[in-house]
Amino acid sequence: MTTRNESLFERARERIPAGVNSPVRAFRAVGGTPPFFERASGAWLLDADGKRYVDYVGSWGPMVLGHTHPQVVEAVQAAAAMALSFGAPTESEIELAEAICRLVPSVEMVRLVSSGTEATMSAIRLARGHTGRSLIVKFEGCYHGHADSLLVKAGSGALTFGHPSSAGVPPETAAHTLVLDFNDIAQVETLFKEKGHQIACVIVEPVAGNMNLVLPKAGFLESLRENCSRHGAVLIFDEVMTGFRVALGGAQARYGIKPDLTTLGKVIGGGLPVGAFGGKRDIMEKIAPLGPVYQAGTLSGNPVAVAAGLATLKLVEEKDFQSKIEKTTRSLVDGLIEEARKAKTVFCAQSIGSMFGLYFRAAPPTSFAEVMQCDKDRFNRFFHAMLERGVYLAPSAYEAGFVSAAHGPTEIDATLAAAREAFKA
Ligand code: KE4
Repeated sequence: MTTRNESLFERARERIPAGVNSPVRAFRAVGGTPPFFERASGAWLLDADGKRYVDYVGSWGPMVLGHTHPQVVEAVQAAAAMALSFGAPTESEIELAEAICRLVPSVEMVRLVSSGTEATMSAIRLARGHTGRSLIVKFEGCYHGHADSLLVKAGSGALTFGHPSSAGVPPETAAHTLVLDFNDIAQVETLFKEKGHQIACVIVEPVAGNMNLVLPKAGFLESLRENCSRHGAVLIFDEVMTGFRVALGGAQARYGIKPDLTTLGKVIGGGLPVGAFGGKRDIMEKIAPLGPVYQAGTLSGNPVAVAAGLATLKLVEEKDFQSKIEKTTRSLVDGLIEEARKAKTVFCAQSIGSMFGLYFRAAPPTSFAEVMQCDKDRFNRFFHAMLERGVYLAPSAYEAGFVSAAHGPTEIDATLAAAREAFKA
């Protein structure tokens, strides 16, 4: 019998490439048919076949409060009733800019855009415009959205120029992107010794969440800061995912490193399209129309999206919000480790803030190479066993998971009960 999810997926594939508007949603990494969701509330999702799931994707990070939080829905409804879009300045954009600058003090000025990709693409262009240099540095396994210069993987040796990791990216573009190994301080030092004066910027996920969760090793972020300062390169922390999740002020607050520019997204839109890039005033003043670096957007600072972001940040900065969600995430991870131990399964997990990583490996990976050693097939079996039991994990062994403030003992107990069975799958 064909389920509604299956018939919807078939129909979707007729008119949308692979039936989805973003590749990971097609379930190609894990196989099977993705659920088509119809509504969500708190920590729970409801699919087209009427099945409920505890949600650990949270729209890939934005839903830190849980779904359809009444104060966010109300703010969106009120804003929408006033106007859907002006394409002109509004007071609410000032309020969101002021909130971001208050919560992330390294950000002295900020420009709102409509996605994380727009934020990182603009930050890269700004760093190049500010320094007059072309070379950019990123790290294998870190994802910064799909701008051409960031869809690049390591060349043969990690110190060589990058190669496109997508068709359609000209080799000449990729050649300006150098790709190093995340957490490899020696490579950073060597590269800057050789090419420091040519480097416009280093962009890094200060806590990597796009190759599964990989934490920075002691000294790694410090080495980026020191080398960028010494050679006049711009240090960009891509906190699209880690912002307001790893800590209220992002990974930069947790690790005490001050980047020159920060990119944000996800949580600052509360589920609606908002991204942002910001940082040192002298750099941000190079952005048009103040300066020579062009950047623009029809829906940048959209009043309805900004209303969702403002309502979300107001709740996220409430006292005990971070400590409570961190405790829930820790209880999930500890519970899963215990269930795997009882099932005698090679498994480990870790969390930071409200992000977590699950690995079918003996110890948490500290590099892209170690992530690649995780047992992907084992994860995929676990993923489907959990999905059958009403737990929606990220459909890839190479993604981080997210807990919301709406997750509580009921959700964690249901998840651990499902895991007890799923570890045997
Ligand atoms: P968007 O353009 O998707 O809003 O943001 C791109 C981006 C930039 N920087 C970081 C650190 C990110 O994690 C992302 C997007 N994250 C993925 C999750 N792995 C979005 C999910 C998807 O691509 O569908």
